[in-house]
Amino acid sequence: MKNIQVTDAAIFELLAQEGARQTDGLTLIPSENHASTAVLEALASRISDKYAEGYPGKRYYPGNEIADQVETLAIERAKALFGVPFVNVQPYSGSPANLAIYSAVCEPGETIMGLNLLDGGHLTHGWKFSMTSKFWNSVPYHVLQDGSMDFEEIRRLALEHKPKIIVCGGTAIPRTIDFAAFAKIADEAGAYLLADISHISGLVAGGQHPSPVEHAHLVMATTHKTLRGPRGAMIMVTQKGLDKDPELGEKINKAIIPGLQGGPHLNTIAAIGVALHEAAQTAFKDYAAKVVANAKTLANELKARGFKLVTDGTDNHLTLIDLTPSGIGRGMFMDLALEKIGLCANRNMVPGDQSTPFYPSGLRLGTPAATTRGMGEAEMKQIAQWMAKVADLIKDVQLPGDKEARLALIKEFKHRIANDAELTKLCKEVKDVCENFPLPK
Ligand code: DSN
Repeated sequence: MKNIQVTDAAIFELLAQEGARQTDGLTLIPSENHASTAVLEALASRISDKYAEGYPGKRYYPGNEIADQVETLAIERAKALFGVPFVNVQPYSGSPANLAIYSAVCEPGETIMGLNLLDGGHLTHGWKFSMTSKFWNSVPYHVLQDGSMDFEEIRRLALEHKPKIIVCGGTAIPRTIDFAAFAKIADEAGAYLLADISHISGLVAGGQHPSPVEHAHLVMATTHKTLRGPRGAMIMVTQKGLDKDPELGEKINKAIIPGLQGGPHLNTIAAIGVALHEAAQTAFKDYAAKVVANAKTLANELKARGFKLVTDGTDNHLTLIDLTPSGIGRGMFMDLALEKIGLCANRNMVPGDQSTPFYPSGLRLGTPAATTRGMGEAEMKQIAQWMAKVADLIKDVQLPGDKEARLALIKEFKHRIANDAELTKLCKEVKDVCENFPLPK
């Protein structure tokens, strides 16, 4: 960053601080990771300056001979890694990718079915405040109280509402997704099945989660979570998708441009290519296995310290703690107190949550970033220990129902944790451990 340092001291300073924040603390947000320096180099390369509306061999701008090769390489690598016949690597991120998919296969007003946001789905799976529920008729499905998919409800809703597309996958699902069960229902209802594997794409690529490719017509993956690439997304059409509609790939391409996007971000596409190359190596398979092993260790260690987990554990990279045994709406307090010691895990709703999304009763955490830094069993135990100490320190805090009282308490809580000697001590411990596990070079 030697150039920014000279030309823009303010941004340089902030970027340096963010680097230090990531280095000195620990990212436990399950959707975050640390990309390799090779990925970051591709992002910061000169191809970032180039316009390339269109697709390889058919662009609206000159000067794209090299861009064509970069995009083609990324596409071919994705096809080989996931075993699909068609890929579009241009979506700016997961949300526009899902919008593109719906607009490719659904007329406005037709029905989409996805997991309710508060049950672990995503905004773009038809949440009531998302455009996906304004352009299309959204029929959400839910999980059971124990956190498992309610396949009876999914089948009943699918046969009743005949959705054009059913989305499986989400943002807070700690267990293996039964793609075959979703496919059976989608096929019976005559719907497209979209597997949104944004969270688990690296686990699928690394052989740690079953692939949806045999079951779904469409697969959407963001590239920056367990796949450890740049922020971006890919839309894949499977052979099953092409059998249902041979023009599905073409429809996806048109939905991206001219439908929703303009020029692709070629630097991101180059970085996706780099990440896909990395994900095809044996070392990445080892990484994916360690992500899951670490998540299981962490889950067991948390349970051993009295934490209640949604579904009682995990099969993948994430764990969802249900904090309701000590009071509803306490996710924010845990999230804020953990941040004070350098552990970033995010507040999250839990099944049947009696609180609201801003003050949810759960905490979501995952191991992709810690595993990238080389952490293992000993560190997972240590993290669980730190979390138990923090939970104990703030066990007296309860979220008031009254809005004024709530705001006053939050203010007081933030002041309290800013000056707490025990949290300061824990923060030093976290920093000392993190020093031994540098970010990727
Ligand atoms: N925001 C992402 C997550 O944290 O899961 C989903 O888009």
